[in-house]
Amino acid sequence: MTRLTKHLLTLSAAAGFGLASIGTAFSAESLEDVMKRRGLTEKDILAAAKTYTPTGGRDEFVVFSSGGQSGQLIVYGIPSMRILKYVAVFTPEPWQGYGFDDESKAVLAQGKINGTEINYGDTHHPAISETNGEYDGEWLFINDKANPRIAVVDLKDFETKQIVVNPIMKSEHGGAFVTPNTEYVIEATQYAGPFSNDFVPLSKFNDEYRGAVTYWKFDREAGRIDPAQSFSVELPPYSQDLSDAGKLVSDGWSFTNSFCTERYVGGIERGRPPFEAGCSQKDTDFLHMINWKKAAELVAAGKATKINDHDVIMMDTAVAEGILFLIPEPKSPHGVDVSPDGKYIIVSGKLDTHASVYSFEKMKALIDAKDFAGTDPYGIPILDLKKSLHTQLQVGLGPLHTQYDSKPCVVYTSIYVDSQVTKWDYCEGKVLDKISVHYNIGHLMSMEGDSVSPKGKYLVSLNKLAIDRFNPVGPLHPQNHQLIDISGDKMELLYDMPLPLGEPHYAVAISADKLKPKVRYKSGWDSRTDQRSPHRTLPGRERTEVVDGVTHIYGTLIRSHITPEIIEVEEGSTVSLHFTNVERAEDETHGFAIRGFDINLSAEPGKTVSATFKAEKPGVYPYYCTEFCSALHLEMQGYLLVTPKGYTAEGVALQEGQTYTEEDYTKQVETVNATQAVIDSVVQYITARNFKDFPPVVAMVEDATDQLNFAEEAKTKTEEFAAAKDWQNATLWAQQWFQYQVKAADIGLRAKTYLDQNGAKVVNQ
Ligand code: K7E
Ligand code: CUA
Repeated sequence: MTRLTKHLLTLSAAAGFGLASIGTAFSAESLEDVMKRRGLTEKDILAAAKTYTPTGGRDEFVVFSSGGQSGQLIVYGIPSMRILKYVAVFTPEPWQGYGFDDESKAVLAQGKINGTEINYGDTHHPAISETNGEYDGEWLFINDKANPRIAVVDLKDFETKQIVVNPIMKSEHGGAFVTPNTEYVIEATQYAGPFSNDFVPLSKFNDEYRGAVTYWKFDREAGRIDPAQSFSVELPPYSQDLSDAGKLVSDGWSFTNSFCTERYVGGIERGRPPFEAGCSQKDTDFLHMINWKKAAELVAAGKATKINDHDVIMMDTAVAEGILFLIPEPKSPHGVDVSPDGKYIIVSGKLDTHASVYSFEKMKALIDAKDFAGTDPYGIPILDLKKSLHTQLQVGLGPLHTQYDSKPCVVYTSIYVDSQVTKWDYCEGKVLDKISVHYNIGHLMSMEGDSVSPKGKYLVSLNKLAIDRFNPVGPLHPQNHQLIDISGDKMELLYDMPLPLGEPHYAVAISADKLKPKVRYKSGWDSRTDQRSPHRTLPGRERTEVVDGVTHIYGTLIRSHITPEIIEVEEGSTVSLHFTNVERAEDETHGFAIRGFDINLSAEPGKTVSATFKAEKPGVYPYYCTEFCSALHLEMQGYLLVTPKGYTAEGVALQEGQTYTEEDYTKQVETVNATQAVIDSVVQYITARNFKDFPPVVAMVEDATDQLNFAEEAKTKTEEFAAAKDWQNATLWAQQWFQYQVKAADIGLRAKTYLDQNGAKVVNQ
């Protein structure tokens, strides 16, 4: 009996009779002892109880945080603050094979700028798709501030599907923000530039440098942005900043602020005061108010100008058609946040202590009455600040962003300089509470806080500095996301989470039950185009085809072998590998790594992935599966042999290190029979219970059945070779038969444990 079989037998015994004896080894220490030993207060214990999530437990909310200059997305749960995933967006990421397989390289290639590959992004603001102003959990958009781009992430598989490059901007910041039915994804310029890709001297800044807001049309059916249906509105070179879409009463409008209406162009090295001086001279900048619904109609009516093959509504058209207005906003504003009912817009000035609450109703009335305080140098009408305001309130030094609570009129504003969050009432205009955070908070985020119905409960403070909060790890510190309980009158700090992946600017949190990601792809799926891959392969149909001088290898991956295991090509060949993971089991991903070609693939169940490369140098290149997918994972291996030009094989037979006899064969068959007994008992155990009431167990049973079918095939081959007295092949196939049994038994025992732990009932004996 092999060691593995013994192990299986012990396991099955433990699963059957031994469960009661384990798990009772509770620590002899009492809660009080632990509190004393670790110096914890009662408040700490309460915070722990509010966040601790026992094994197998799930979170109530799922957060999508920007990964800043990592160009990725960070996914974590609330209240546990456990990181669930990094989603590769603008940056190659080998674990997901992103940027290492042909399919995802094609997505990254959409993001080239002037033909140059851009292999990172500065992600700032994620936005979840909305239906009637509610997060619907289907899509996610995120911007790249450095290389004006927007990416589309599918929340069915948490993969990036599309990258679009802004056709006119040279820098951006105020994206991604969606309109209430995800008609458009909003992106606004940051640093002004010429719309053309040509050189334009800074002396022409006022006349030829421009800002803009782009409205990217989202085609929900296709699940992609449609650049041909997208358009922009030209804006003055005011260094536009964040944006937000109106909702309900203000639906159809969008709001974008700005921080350098001084139109300063810098030049510290030329003896001029730096940007920071030139851009903060005036007491107010401008909030831009754009009627995007009307703008879309103007585009449809042919009133846009084509720039770089993209529809742009020029400022004079926007002014003449009454879709663009400015309202002063105090001083160096940053955040602009529309209230859940769409009636108010809250703006904070970084160099001011106030938050300003604008009334959409008042602004709209001024526009309707054509009651303007003047026009800017570009002829855009300006609304009077005082007449547009609902109220202003002192909230602290350096207010940045505001988030809405589920309780009416209650908001939270991040106070950068004071390192605080201020809770206040924007209807009455009064401060309700303050809490210190660590340190220098940027954005903050409440649960579904950008939707028409925020869920309250928790707030996350996205701090810019961690300083002394964690064990030191060198001069570059992790970021600190702090979880705050906002369910009561007083805010309570619950948890510090270090985030070691770039500076996350903003995050969005959605109720976990709105997310319905899949566990596997349809068989042979190209996950990046969301279609069946032309390169998919079924088990048994693995093959090599040479087309137009390219050697295509159509292979499969399944526990625990890669087919083919030997690939032989001549030096100088172009090779295109196509692997389909033919598993149906949950969480049975296989990887593919090979020496020396910068190739690393990830094939989740059902997925087909490809890698094309030139085999330049003769040599031996081992490849293997990178995911520990089964007990025989290390054996999931193979060789790419690149033969020298004109090489002919010396002999046909492959060498084997071991010869097997009839005795070896008989021993192997004994092992197989013993294992079958284990399998039979597990099968009996499961089928005697109501396992069909447990979908995960049904999936496991399906998977085990697959493995047993493979075992059956191997058995047939074993017996054929045994009948022919070919003990070499008979023994090896008997071993393969056993391998499939082991996989089936492994799954069976997992299913049995699941049934035991989830209160399955005996239904037939
Ligand atoms: Cu850093 Cu929204 Cu880009 Cu504020 S942003 S902090
Ligand atoms: Cu597949 Cu390891």
